[in-house]
Amino acid sequence: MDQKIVTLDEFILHREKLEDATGRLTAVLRDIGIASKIVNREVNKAGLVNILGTEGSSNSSGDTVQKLDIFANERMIHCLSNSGEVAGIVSEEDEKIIILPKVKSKKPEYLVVMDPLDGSSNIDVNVSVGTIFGIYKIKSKAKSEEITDKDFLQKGTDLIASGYVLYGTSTMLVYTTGNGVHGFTLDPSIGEFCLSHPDIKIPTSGNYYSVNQGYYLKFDVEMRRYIDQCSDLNYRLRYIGSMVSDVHRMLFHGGIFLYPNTRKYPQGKLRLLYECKPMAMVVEQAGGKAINCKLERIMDKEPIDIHERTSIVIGSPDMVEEMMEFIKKYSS
Ligand code: P6P
Repeated sequence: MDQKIVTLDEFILHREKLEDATGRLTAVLRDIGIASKIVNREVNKAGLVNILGTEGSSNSSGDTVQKLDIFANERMIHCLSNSGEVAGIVSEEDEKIIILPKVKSKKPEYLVVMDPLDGSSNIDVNVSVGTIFGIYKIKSKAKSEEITDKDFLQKGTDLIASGYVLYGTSTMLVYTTGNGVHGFTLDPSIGEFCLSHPDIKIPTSGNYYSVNQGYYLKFDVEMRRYIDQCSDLNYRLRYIGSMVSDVHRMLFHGGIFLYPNTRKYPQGKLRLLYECKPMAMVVEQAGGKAINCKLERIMDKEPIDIHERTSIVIGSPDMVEEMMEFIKKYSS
Protein backbone atom coordinates (compact mmCIF):
# COMPACT_ATOMS: atom_id res chain seq x y z
CA MET A 1 0.00 0.00 0.00
CA ASP A 2 1.28 3.47 -0.87
CA GLN A 3 2.86 5.22 2.09
CA LYS A 4 0.66 8.20 3.10
CA ILE A 5 1.65 11.25 1.10
CA VAL A 6 2.44 14.28 3.29
CA THR A 7 2.60 17.44 1.24
CA LEU A 8 4.70 20.49 2.18
CA ASP A 9 1.54 22.45 2.98
CA GLU A 10 0.18 19.70 5.25
CA PHE A 11 3.53 19.36 6.99
CA ILE A 12 3.90 23.10 7.57
CA LEU A 13 0.34 23.36 8.92
CA HIS A 14 0.91 20.36 11.21
CA ARG A 15 4.15 21.88 12.55
CA GLU A 16 2.38 25.22 12.93
CA LYS A 17 -0.09 23.59 15.32
CA LEU A 18 2.74 21.81 17.20
CA GLU A 19 4.72 25.04 17.51
CA ASP A 20 1.58 27.01 18.31
CA ALA A 21 2.54 29.25 15.41
CA THR A 22 0.28 31.98 14.08
CA GLY A 23 0.18 30.76 10.50
CA ARG A 24 1.93 33.87 9.26
CA LEU A 25 5.28 32.08 8.77
CA THR A 26 3.32 29.25 7.13
CA ALA A 27 2.10 31.65 4.47
CA VAL A 28 5.67 32.75 3.67
CA LEU A 29 6.97 29.17 3.43
CA ARG A 30 4.06 28.21 1.20
CA ASP A 31 4.76 31.17 -1.11
CA ILE A 32 8.40 30.04 -1.38
CA GLY A 33 7.14 26.57 -2.31
CA ILE A 34 4.91 28.01 -5.04
CA ALA A 35 7.72 30.16 -6.46
CA SER A 36 10.02 27.12 -6.48
CA LYS A 37 7.54 25.11 -8.54
CA ILE A 38 7.34 27.93 -11.10
CA VAL A 39 11.15 28.24 -11.26
CA ASN A 40 11.43 24.46 -11.51
CA ARG A 41 9.11 24.45 -14.54
CA GLU A 42 11.37 26.93 -16.38
CA VAL A 43 14.65 25.30 -15.24
CA ASN A 44 13.40 21.96 -16.56
CA LYS A 45 12.65 23.32 -20.03
CA ALA A 46 15.37 25.98 -20.17
CA GLY A 47 16.89 24.30 -23.20
CA LEU A 48 13.64 24.53 -25.14
CA VAL A 49 12.75 28.15 -24.72
CA ASN A 50 14.71 31.32 -25.15
CA ILE A 51 15.61 31.52 -21.48
CA LEU A 52 19.14 30.20 -21.69
CA GLY A 53 22.18 32.36 -21.94
CA THR A 54 23.22 35.60 -20.38
CA GLU A 55 21.12 38.68 -19.91
CA GLY A 56 24.14 40.86 -20.62
CA SER A 57 24.58 42.50 -17.19
CA SER A 58 26.26 41.49 -13.94
CA ASN A 59 24.78 41.27 -10.43
CA SER A 60 25.91 42.51 -7.00
CA SER A 61 28.37 39.62 -6.87
CA GLY A 62 29.87 40.65 -10.18
CA ASP A 63 28.57 37.39 -11.70
CA THR A 64 27.26 37.51 -15.26
CA VAL A 65 23.48 37.49 -14.97
CA GLN A 66 21.75 34.58 -16.70
CA LYS A 67 18.23 35.06 -18.05
CA LEU A 68 17.01 32.38 -15.66
CA ASP A 69 18.52 34.34 -12.76
CA ILE A 70 16.23 37.24 -13.63
CA PHE A 71 13.23 34.95 -14.07
CA ALA A 72 13.81 33.21 -10.74
CA ASN A 73 14.34 36.53 -8.97
CA GLU A 74 11.14 38.02 -10.39
CA ARG A 75 9.06 34.92 -9.57
CA MET A 76 10.33 34.76 -5.99
CA ILE A 77 9.61 38.47 -5.44
CA HIS A 78 6.16 38.18 -7.02
CA CYS A 79 5.16 35.13 -4.95
CA LEU A 80 6.54 36.60 -1.72
CA SER A 81 4.35 39.65 -2.30
CA ASN A 82 1.18 37.52 -2.12
CA SER A 83 0.88 36.88 1.61
CA GLY A 84 1.40 40.44 2.79
CA GLU A 85 3.57 38.95 5.56
CA VAL A 86 6.91 39.99 4.01
CA ALA A 87 8.02 43.62 4.28
CA GLY A 88 11.15 43.34 2.18
CA ILE A 89 13.72 41.18 0.47
CA VAL A 90 17.48 41.13 -0.03
CA SER A 91 18.42 39.27 -3.20
CA GLU A 92 21.80 38.52 -4.75
CA GLU A 93 20.30 39.87 -7.98
CA ASP A 94 19.50 43.32 -6.58
CA GLU A 95 22.01 45.86 -5.28
CA LYS A 96 19.41 47.51 -3.02
CA ILE A 97 16.79 46.05 -0.68
CA ILE A 98 13.38 45.36 -2.28
CA ILE A 99 10.47 46.85 -0.32
CA LEU A 100 7.24 44.96 -1.04
CA PRO A 101 3.89 46.74 -1.50
CA LYS A 102 1.68 46.63 1.58
CA VAL A 103 -1.35 44.31 1.45
CA LYS A 104 -4.56 45.76 2.96
CA SER A 105 -5.16 44.94 6.63
CA LYS A 106 -1.76 43.24 6.89
CA LYS A 107 1.19 44.38 9.02
CA PRO A 108 4.18 42.48 7.55
CA GLU A 109 6.38 40.80 10.18
CA TYR A 110 9.05 39.10 8.05
CA LEU A 111 12.11 39.79 5.94
CA VAL A 112 13.44 37.35 3.33
CA VAL A 113 17.04 37.00 2.17
CA MET A 114 17.71 34.91 -0.93
CA ASP A 115 19.93 33.77 -3.72
CA PRO A 116 17.17 33.06 -6.24
CA LEU A 117 19.32 30.90 -8.49
CA ASP A 118 22.58 29.72 -6.97
CA GLY A 119 25.16 28.29 -9.33
CA SER A 120 23.45 29.73 -12.38
CA SER A 121 26.58 29.31 -14.52
CA ASN A 122 25.55 25.62 -14.54
CA ILE A 123 22.24 26.31 -16.31
CA ASP A 124 23.46 26.24 -19.91
CA VAL A 125 25.30 22.95 -19.36
CA ASN A 126 22.36 21.21 -17.66
CA VAL A 127 24.02 20.86 -14.26
CA SER A 128 22.00 21.34 -11.06
CA VAL A 129 21.28 24.77 -9.59
CA GLY A 130 19.44 25.89 -6.47
CA THR A 131 17.54 28.59 -4.59
CA ILE A 132 18.68 29.61 -1.09
CA PHE A 133 16.36 31.45 1.33
CA GLY A 134 16.37 32.70 4.88
CA ILE A 135 13.53 34.31 6.86
CA TYR A 136 13.99 36.91 9.61
CA LYS A 137 11.51 38.78 11.77
CA ILE A 138 11.54 42.56 11.69
CA LYS A 139 12.96 43.68 15.02
CA SER A 140 11.06 46.37 16.91
CA LYS A 141 10.08 49.20 14.59
CA ALA A 142 7.40 51.83 14.66
CA LYS A 143 4.44 50.87 12.45
CA SER A 144 4.98 53.78 10.08
CA GLU A 145 8.76 53.33 9.73
CA GLU A 146 9.88 51.86 6.42
CA ILE A 147 12.45 49.08 6.53
CA THR A 148 16.07 49.80 5.66
CA ASP A 149 19.24 47.76 5.09
CA LYS A 150 19.85 47.79 8.84
CA ASP A 151 16.77 45.61 9.47
CA PHE A 152 18.47 42.79 7.53
CA LEU A 153 21.81 42.98 9.36
CA GLN A 154 20.90 40.27 11.88
CA LYS A 155 22.86 37.27 13.15
CA GLY A 156 22.22 33.80 11.78
CA THR A 157 20.95 32.85 15.22
CA ASP A 158 18.08 35.32 14.60
CA LEU A 159 16.90 33.36 11.55
CA ILE A 160 13.31 32.13 11.98
CA ALA A 161 13.62 29.67 9.12
CA SER A 162 15.96 28.84 6.27
CA GLY A 163 16.32 26.35 3.47
CA TYR A 164 17.01 25.70 -0.14
CA VAL A 165 15.51 24.23 -3.29
CA LEU A 166 17.71 21.94 -5.40
CA TYR A 167 16.77 21.67 -9.08
CA GLY A 168 18.59 18.41 -9.78
CA THR A 169 17.71 14.89 -10.97
CA SER A 170 14.62 15.58 -8.89
CA THR A 171 13.56 18.87 -7.35
CA MET A 172 13.84 18.97 -3.57
CA LEU A 173 12.93 21.62 -1.02
CA VAL A 174 14.83 21.30 2.27
CA TYR A 175 14.02 23.63 5.19
CA THR A 176 14.25 24.13 8.92
CA THR A 177 12.42 26.36 11.40
CA GLY A 178 14.88 25.42 14.13
CA ASN A 179 13.24 22.08 14.93
CA GLY A 180 15.16 19.72 12.66
CA VAL A 181 15.66 19.61 8.89
CA HIS A 182 13.05 18.15 6.56
CA GLY A 183 13.27 17.32 2.85
CA PHE A 184 10.43 17.34 0.32
CA THR A 185 10.59 15.99 -3.22
CA LEU A 186 8.45 17.52 -5.97
CA ASP A 187 6.04 14.98 -7.46
CA PRO A 188 5.37 16.43 -10.93
CA SER A 189 2.34 14.17 -11.39
CA ILE A 190 0.48 16.04 -8.63
CA GLY A 191 2.51 19.28 -8.57
CA GLU A 192 3.20 18.95 -4.85
CA PHE A 193 6.35 18.84 -2.72
CA CYS A 194 5.96 15.58 -0.75
CA LEU A 195 7.78 14.69 2.48
CA SER A 196 10.60 12.35 1.44
CA HIS A 197 13.39 12.96 3.98
CA PRO A 198 12.04 13.76 7.48
CA ASP A 199 14.50 14.84 10.18
CA ILE A 200 17.71 14.79 8.11
CA LYS A 201 20.90 14.21 10.14
CA ILE A 202 24.35 14.80 8.59
CA PRO A 203 26.90 11.96 9.06
CA THR A 204 29.49 12.97 11.67
CA SER A 205 32.22 12.37 9.09
CA GLY A 206 32.62 11.35 5.47
CA ASN A 207 35.10 10.87 2.67
CA TYR A 208 34.00 13.64 0.34
CA TYR A 209 35.57 17.08 0.24
CA SER A 210 34.29 19.95 -1.87
CA VAL A 211 36.60 22.83 -2.89
CA ASN A 212 37.63 24.58 -6.10
CA GLN A 213 40.99 22.84 -6.52
CA GLY A 214 41.85 25.38 -9.21
CA TYR A 215 42.54 27.96 -6.50
CA TYR A 216 44.81 25.62 -4.50
CA LEU A 217 47.94 27.74 -4.92
CA LYS A 218 46.00 30.86 -3.89
CA PHE A 219 44.81 29.38 -0.58
CA ASP A 220 46.52 29.98 2.76
CA VAL A 221 48.88 27.25 3.95
CA GLU A 222 46.40 25.74 6.44
CA MET A 223 43.89 25.15 3.63
CA ARG A 224 46.51 23.60 1.38
CA ARG A 225 47.68 21.29 4.19
CA TYR A 226 44.10 20.16 4.83
CA ILE A 227 43.43 19.57 1.13
CA ASP A 228 46.68 17.59 0.90
CA GLN A 229 45.50 15.41 3.80
CA CYS A 230 42.13 14.80 2.07
CA SER A 231 44.05 13.69 -1.01
CA ASP A 232 46.42 11.49 1.05
CA LEU A 233 43.38 9.84 2.64
CA ASN A 234 41.91 9.21 -0.83
CA TYR A 235 38.84 11.30 -0.07
CA ARG A 236 36.69 11.94 -3.14
CA LEU A 237 36.70 15.49 -4.52
CA ARG A 238 33.25 16.62 -5.62
CA TYR A 239 32.74 20.27 -6.64
CA ILE A 240 30.11 21.33 -9.15
CA GLY A 241 30.03 25.09 -8.77
CA SER A 242 26.70 25.21 -6.97
CA MET A 243 26.95 25.48 -3.18
CA VAL A 244 23.40 24.12 -2.77
CA SER A 245 24.27 20.91 -4.65
CA ASP A 246 27.61 20.40 -2.90
CA VAL A 247 26.16 21.00 0.57
CA HIS A 248 23.08 18.87 -0.16
CA ARG A 249 25.35 15.88 -0.97
CA MET A 250 27.09 16.32 2.40
CA LEU A 251 23.79 16.20 4.30
CA PHE A 252 23.37 12.61 3.11
CA HIS A 253 26.91 11.29 2.48
CA GLY A 254 28.87 13.43 4.93
CA GLY A 255 31.83 15.58 3.94
CA ILE A 256 33.15 19.12 4.06
CA PHE A 257 32.66 22.14 1.75
CA LEU A 258 35.32 24.85 1.75
CA TYR A 259 35.34 28.26 0.11
CA PRO A 260 38.35 29.90 1.78
CA ASN A 261 39.58 33.42 1.27
CA THR A 262 41.82 33.82 -1.79
CA ARG A 263 43.90 36.68 -3.19
CA LYS A 264 40.97 37.60 -5.46
CA TYR A 265 38.48 37.35 -2.59
CA PRO A 266 40.43 38.20 0.60
CA GLN A 267 37.17 38.05 2.63
CA GLY A 268 35.98 34.95 0.77
CA LYS A 269 33.60 34.93 -2.23
CA LEU A 270 30.30 33.65 -0.90
CA ARG A 271 27.68 35.96 0.56
CA LEU A 272 27.18 35.88 4.34
CA LEU A 273 23.54 37.05 4.50
CA TYR A 274 21.81 35.05 1.76
CA GLU A 275 24.11 32.12 1.00
CA CYS A 276 26.20 31.13 4.02
CA LYS A 277 23.93 31.83 7.01
CA PRO A 278 20.81 30.09 5.63
CA MET A 279 22.92 27.06 4.64
CA ALA A 280 24.69 27.15 8.03
CA MET A 281 21.32 27.05 9.84
CA VAL A 282 20.26 23.98 7.85
CA VAL A 283 23.59 22.18 8.38
CA GLU A 284 23.75 23.01 12.12
CA GLN A 285 20.14 21.87 12.57
CA ALA A 286 21.17 18.60 10.88
CA GLY A 287 24.06 18.22 13.37
CA GLY A 288 26.85 19.79 11.32
CA LYS A 289 29.07 22.85 11.78
CA ALA A 290 29.78 26.04 9.82
CA ILE A 291 32.66 28.45 10.49
CA ASN A 292 34.67 31.02 8.62
CA CYS A 293 38.45 30.81 8.19
CA LYS A 294 38.90 32.99 11.28
CA LEU A 295 37.29 30.17 13.30
CA GLU A 296 34.13 32.26 13.90
CA ARG A 297 30.75 30.48 13.86
CA ILE A 298 28.88 31.66 10.76
CA MET A 299 25.58 31.76 12.70
CA ASP A 300 27.07 34.25 15.19
CA LYS A 301 28.11 36.74 12.51
CA GLU A 302 26.19 40.00 12.12
CA PRO A 303 26.76 41.39 8.60
CA ILE A 304 28.12 44.91 8.19
CA ASP A 305 26.38 45.23 4.83
CA ILE A 306 23.75 43.24 2.94
CA HIS A 307 26.18 41.91 0.31
CA GLU A 308 29.08 41.16 2.67
CA ARG A 309 31.27 38.24 1.62
CA THR A 310 32.74 35.57 3.87
CA SER A 311 34.96 32.51 3.80
CA ILE A 312 33.23 29.30 4.86
CA VAL A 313 34.03 25.78 6.02
CA ILE A 314 30.80 23.79 6.45
CA GLY A 315 29.84 20.14 6.83
CA SER A 316 30.22 17.06 9.02
CA PRO A 317 31.12 18.09 12.57
CA ASP A 318 34.21 15.87 12.93
CA MET A 319 35.64 17.15 9.62
CA VAL A 320 35.00 20.83 10.41
CA GLU A 321 36.57 20.36 13.85
CA GLU A 322 39.64 18.76 12.21
CA MET A 323 39.82 21.71 9.80
CA MET A 324 39.72 24.04 12.83
CA GLU A 325 42.78 22.23 14.22
CA PHE A 326 44.61 22.81 10.92
CA ILE A 327 43.74 26.53 11.05
CA LYS A 328 45.01 26.78 14.65
CA LYS A 329 48.17 24.81 13.86
CA TYR A 330 49.25 26.29 10.51
CA SER A 331 47.57 29.68 10.23
CA SER A 332 50.02 32.55 10.30
P1 P6P B 1 33.79 29.36 -8.09
C1 P6P B 1 27.93 30.05 -7.43
O1 P6P B 1 28.28 31.21 -8.20
C2 P6P B 1 28.56 30.20 -6.06
O2 P6P B 1 28.04 31.35 -5.44
C3 P6P B 1 28.34 28.96 -5.22
O3 P6P B 1 27.11 28.37 -5.41
C4 P6P B 1 29.47 28.06 -5.66
O4 P6P B 1 29.84 27.10 -4.67
C5 P6P B 1 30.61 29.07 -5.92
O5 P6P B 1 29.98 30.33 -6.19
C6 P6P B 1 31.46 28.68 -7.10
O6 P6P B 1 32.49 29.65 -7.19
O7 P6P B 1 34.71 30.54 -7.82
O8 P6P B 1 34.39 28.04 -7.58
O9 P6P B 1 33.32 29.26 -9.51
